[in-house]
Amino acid sequence: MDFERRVEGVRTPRGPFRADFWRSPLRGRWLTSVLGLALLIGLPIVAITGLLSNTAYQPGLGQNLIGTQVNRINFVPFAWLTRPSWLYAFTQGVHVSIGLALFPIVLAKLWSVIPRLFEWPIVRSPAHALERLSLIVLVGSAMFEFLTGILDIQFAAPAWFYFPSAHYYGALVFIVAFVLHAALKLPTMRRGLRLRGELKALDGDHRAGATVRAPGESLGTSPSPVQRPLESPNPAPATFSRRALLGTVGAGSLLLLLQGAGESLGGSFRRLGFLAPHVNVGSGPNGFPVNHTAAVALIQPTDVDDSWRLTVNGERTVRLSRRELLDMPQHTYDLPVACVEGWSTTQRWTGVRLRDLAALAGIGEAATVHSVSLGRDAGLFNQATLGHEQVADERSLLAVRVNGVDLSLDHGYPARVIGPALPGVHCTKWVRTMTFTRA
Ligand SMILES: Nc1nc2c(c(=O)[nH]1)N[C@H]1C(S)=C(S)[C@@H](COP(=O)(O)O)O[C@H]1N2
Ligand SMILES: [Mo]
Repeated sequence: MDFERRVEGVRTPRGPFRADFWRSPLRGRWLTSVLGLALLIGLPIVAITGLLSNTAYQPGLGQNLIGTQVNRINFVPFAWLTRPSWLYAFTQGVHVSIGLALFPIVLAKLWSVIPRLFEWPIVRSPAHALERLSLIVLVGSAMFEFLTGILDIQFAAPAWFYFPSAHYYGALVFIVAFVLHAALKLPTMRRGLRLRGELKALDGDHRAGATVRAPGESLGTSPSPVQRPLESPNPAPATFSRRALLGTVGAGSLLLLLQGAGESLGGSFRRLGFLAPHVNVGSGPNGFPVNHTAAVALIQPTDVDDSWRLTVNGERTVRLSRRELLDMPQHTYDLPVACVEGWSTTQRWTGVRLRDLAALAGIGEAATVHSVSLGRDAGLFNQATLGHEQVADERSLLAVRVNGVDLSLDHGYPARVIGPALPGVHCTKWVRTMTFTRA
């Protein structure tokens, strides 16, 4: 039974370092392979939509910038699109919903391989050390990505948490480790999936691991003869079948998927979003969710009274009252606010085209815009830059009204940015200054 002692002749300490400490009869190559397959399909979707979100975040959020100023490893394959207008709501809804849904599967997968964490001796050879190190990087970066993602959703990206960069760099480490691990383990997983009889109820057959074999496989041909087997050498009686285990993990995962889908579809589906931490403030036409209220942004009543002026900088500087904004040509579009946290809400916005404001400031051609808010909070969200494709789109507005009424204070009164397929965080509220620069 003492696998390690036989291999190395080293005395194995008591406790988890002994193979027979791990007694669940459910562990085995088939279970690990099935969970691994689910992750092999799901994690690339999460990784790709995450990289797309980083692309959509360009050209950066003022101080919240990932890219030119902060680092050089910034993978931005193309300028983010403005069509369809629900593009970011969709990609980010997929990212967050599937990401959350995979969390129970990741935990189950880690549980299924935990005896290997306690292999003895801890390190057998330089190659073995390298393999274990790569697993630490893989598991560590995966946990870091899940936890930073969940914290960001829970606390609506608080200022103490430099989320975009942390989550982005963590993702780069994770993607490299994941690709290596998947490539190395693919043959093992395929062999594991071919094992027969592992979905049995385990009624009295405690030695499932010892008896189940792939067709044509003999017990002696383990792919890596020094690796501890996943099957317990000394299994306890089963209290739970593998079917029930997979059913529980699957049901938890499905529940999280539905809650995420409800969040990102919005409307009456939002009721499915039982984990929704953001507040639904106001009622009537302004009754839809916000991430950060005017109170959180420390907006004072005197900031937004009749003395408010929008400063538009460009070739020349123009100062506009809210009345003067309302006297400019108004345009109305249905556009989603789509937050990085995966929730979104589509409303009917009315306001002035950004390109009309650019022209007013004397910049007729392609222009980028940097908007700054009246907000006095720590500043991660009170400014953002839009690219020239985004400014040029006719649906990109400085909105003054929503659903036929004035914006409420929590939705950004006197004026806020809104545009097609923009991440929510680029839609600066309580705008004070807009600076247009020739692109
Ligand atoms: N000034 C300012 N603008 C802001 C924010 C903020 O905190 N301050 N939050 C941003 C974020 S993260 C999102 S998702 C959207 C939310 O828009 P809503 O509050 O209208 O739902 O506003 C964005 N604009
Ligand atoms: Mo957001």
